[in-house]
Amino acid sequence: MAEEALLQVVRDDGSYDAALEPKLPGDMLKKLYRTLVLVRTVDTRMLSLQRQGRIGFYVPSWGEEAAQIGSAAALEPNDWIFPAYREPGAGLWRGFPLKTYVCQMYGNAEDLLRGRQMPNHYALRDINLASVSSPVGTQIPHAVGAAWAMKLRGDPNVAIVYFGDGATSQGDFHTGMNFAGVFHVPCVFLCKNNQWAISVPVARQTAAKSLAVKAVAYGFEGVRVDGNDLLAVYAATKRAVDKARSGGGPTLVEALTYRMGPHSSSDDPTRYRKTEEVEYWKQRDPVERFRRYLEAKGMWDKAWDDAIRKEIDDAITEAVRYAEKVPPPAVEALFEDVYADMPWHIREQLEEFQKGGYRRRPEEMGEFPL
Ligand SMILES: Cc1ncc(C[n+]2csc(CCOP(=O)(O)OP(=O)(O)O)c2C)c(N)n1
Ligand SMILES: [Mg+2]
Repeated sequence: MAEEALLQVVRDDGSYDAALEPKLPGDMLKKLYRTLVLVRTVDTRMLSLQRQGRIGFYVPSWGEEAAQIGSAAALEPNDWIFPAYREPGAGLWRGFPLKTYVCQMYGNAEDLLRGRQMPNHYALRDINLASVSSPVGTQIPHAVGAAWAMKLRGDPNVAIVYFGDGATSQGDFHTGMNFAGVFHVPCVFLCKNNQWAISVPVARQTAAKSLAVKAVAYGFEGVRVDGNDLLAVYAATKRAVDKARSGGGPTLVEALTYRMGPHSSSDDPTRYRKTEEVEYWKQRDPVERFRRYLEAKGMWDKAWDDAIRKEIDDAITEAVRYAEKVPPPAVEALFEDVYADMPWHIREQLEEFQKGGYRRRPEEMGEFPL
C-alpha cells in the first residue's frame, strides 16, 4: 500500500507540533498515560495467565494502545462504543472495572456474560460498551443502526465502531458505510489498520492507496492518522465526533498502527512475518512516544511512572485473585436469558435437571458437586 501523508502531532522523539497539539488539561494527559500503561500491563498479565492454562484464550493489543485510547478519549461518556476484540483500551479508559474485566476472562459466575462468550469478548452496559464482535465486521452495521436510531430519536449521542484492516474486505463494511453515507448518521468509523489480518498483510486486502480513501465512494470524508500518536488519533476522532454530533454525518478515520504481538494466544506470527518488520515498529512504540511527549512537557518523572506501574500491577493481582475464587456460573444459567418468558420445552429441561435427571461426569464432580 503506497504511503500517504499522515496526520501526526507528536514525533517519535516526543517533540510535537504546537499548532496541531490538542490543548488537553494536565490531569487528562496523565490519565491517558496511565491508561496506556494499564492496557499494556493487562495484556501482558492476561497472556501470561493463558500460557499458564488459567484462562482459555486472549487477544493482546500491544502496539495499538494509542489508537484505542486516543479515540475513546474524544468521546462523551454517553456515546456508544461498538468494539472488535482488540480495543480493551476503549473500555478501560471509561472505567471498565478490572475485576469485572478479569471475571469475563474466566467465564465465572461474576462474568456478566455468564461464561457464554469466549474470554476477551466482554461488554458493559453501564459504560455504553456493546459486546465485542468476534465475527469480523459484524459490529459495523450494529453501530450504524444504533447511530440511525440516535438520529431518529434526536439523541445527542454518536456511535463509534472499531474494526481492523481485514474487516474492510467484509460485506458488512460496505453495507454499513453505504447506509451511513446515505442516511447521514452520527457514526465514526475507526479503522485500526495494524497491517495484518492474522497472517494476511494489508496489501492483500485492497489495491487502493489507503483505507481512508474508501470513504469517498460512500460520499463522506476519510482521514488517515498516525495511529501510534495518541494526540493525532485524539484530534482526528474529536473532529469526526464533533461533526457527527452537530449533524455533519459520518467520517472514516484510518489509524495506521502495527500489531506488535500475535493475533491471539493461538497464533505464532514468526511463521509468517519478518523479525525486522516487528523491530522497526517496536522503535515506534506508542506508549514510549507519549511518555516522551509528557517528558518534553515536564510532566513525567520516573518516581511517578514507577508508582503507577506498581499500583496497576497490584490491582491486576488483586482482580485475578478475586476472579479465581469465584465459582463457575450455575448450570441453571444455561436455561436463562434467551427468552423473556421461558417456553414449556425449556422449562421441562430445567425441571428435569433440577430433579437430578442430569448427571455430571465423574471428572466434573470434584470442585462443585451437585
Ligand atoms: C466473518 C469471519 N471470518 C473470519 C474470521 C476469523 N478471523 C478472526 S480475526 C481475523 C482477522 C481480522 O483482521 P483485522 O480486521 O485486520 O483485525 P485485527 O485482528 O488485525 O485487529 C479473522 C480472519 C472471523 N472471526 N469472522
Ligand atoms: Mg488488522
